Amino acid sequence: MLSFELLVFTLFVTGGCATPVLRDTPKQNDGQLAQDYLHKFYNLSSAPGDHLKRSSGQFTKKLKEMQKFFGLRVTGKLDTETIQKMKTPRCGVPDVASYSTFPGRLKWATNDLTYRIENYTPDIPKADVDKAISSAFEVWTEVTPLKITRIYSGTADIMITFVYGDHGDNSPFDGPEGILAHAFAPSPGIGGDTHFDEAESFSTGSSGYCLFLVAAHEFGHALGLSHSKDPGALMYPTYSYVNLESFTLSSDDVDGIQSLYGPNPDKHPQKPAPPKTPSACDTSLVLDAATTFRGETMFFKDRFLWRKSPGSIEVEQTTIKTFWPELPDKVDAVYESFVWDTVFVFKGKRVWALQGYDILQGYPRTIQKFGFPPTVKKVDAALYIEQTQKTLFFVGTHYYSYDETSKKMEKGYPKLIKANFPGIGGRVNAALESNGIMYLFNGPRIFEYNFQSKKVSGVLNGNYFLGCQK
Ligand code: TQI
Ligand code: ZN
Ligand code: ZN
Repeated sequence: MLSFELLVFTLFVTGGCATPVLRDTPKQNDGQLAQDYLHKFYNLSSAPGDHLKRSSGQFTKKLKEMQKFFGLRVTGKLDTETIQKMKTPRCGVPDVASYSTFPGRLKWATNDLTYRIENYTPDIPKADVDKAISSAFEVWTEVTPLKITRIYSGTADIMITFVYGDHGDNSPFDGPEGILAHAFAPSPGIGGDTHFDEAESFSTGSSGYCLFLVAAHEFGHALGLSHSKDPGALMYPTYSYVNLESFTLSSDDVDGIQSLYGPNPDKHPQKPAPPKTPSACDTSLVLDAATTFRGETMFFKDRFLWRKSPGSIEVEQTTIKTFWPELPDKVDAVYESFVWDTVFVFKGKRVWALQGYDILQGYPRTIQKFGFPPTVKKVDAALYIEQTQKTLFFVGTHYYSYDETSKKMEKGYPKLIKANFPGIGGRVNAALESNGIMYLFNGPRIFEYNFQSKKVSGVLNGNYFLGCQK
């Protein structure tokens, strides 16, 4: 019998150990080391601003998981034994975002597979379960030569059940949240079988866990994919809801499954190419927006954001929906008002107000509430100037100044960007103020200005802040 713990373990001890992932940098304290470590290997995530308090329940939970894995005493505390283990060079998952397969590249020996739904969850109508399951298989069969047929009796390659707690495969479920489902890697017998934790509330939409998404992820495992490091991938081990009309595999998932089975010989030439996750190393990257966020800095692009904590050189890439499922993708502008401890997100004529994970009541509102004339259909960029408590809004070739304290647009605006920010050549697609320096993003370039003199003090590549290691 093949258990996940076993798979995960072998995953780490096999496969080249050329470069240790964590170095023992004296500058980094043990708490930060542990946080980075758990983040990297145990998917520890934290809310914006969480770097301020490291004692969250999540942290302890992940720490215990790590201690269990290494056979240490499970204390949930950063004892010397644990720190020592974290400092030991080990095989890491590669720094570059990408898929992985199971040790030995386990895969099915035939392209003709069967599945059987043995029982149903009462959470959603039977027909919707059938649909979710068949659509979840289609995600994979569309891009491979695999044919996966449903059978109604006897033993299928992929047996599907909804079960509670201990269900006889040595991997008991844990009740609501935590583990949602699991699937066994390709092999005869239990291989491919997929179990859903009935303690979860599954749905066909955005409430609870979307059965289609969970199933599509599990079937990735059942077909031979392990987890991906690409935050845009279905096989990335963090749940984030995407609406089903816009769901697609990312190109990393497609590369992964095709590395095992090859492409679909009946091509779909009309299909758009699977989306690639934007890379921090792309020097021609054009960002949508940038902001500070309770001491962190965030950069937005499409459905992704990069997040940089103070004191950490690492920049984390994740999806916008991971933090704020209700926010749209491809935002226009974002800024943080220190006056209101609120981050405002703009898209088209709408604006959302965020405090940490929360979207404030009454939002989204229309941007006219900020005093824009009705002719303004969208804001290109926004930046809050700490020293003056004013916010600059860039709209086309002009910019506005908004007083955060009185919540009023200032008189005498809009002004021409070109006239007051020499060098930038017109438009601004993202903007940020940090430590008294204004950064105006113009296409793949960042112009650095002194906020008072408004003189250019430097020009940087658009990906300058994103921590590209290459
Ligand atoms: N279940 C885990 C998963 O399928 C089981 C697991 C843990 C696992 N480590 C593994 C499987 C290593 C293979 C290899 O990932 S889960 C998500 C996601 C889960 C998680 O319940 O945590 C989904 C199930 F991606 F959202 F986090 C489905 Cl979609
Ligand atoms: Zn099981
Ligand atoms: Zn998984």
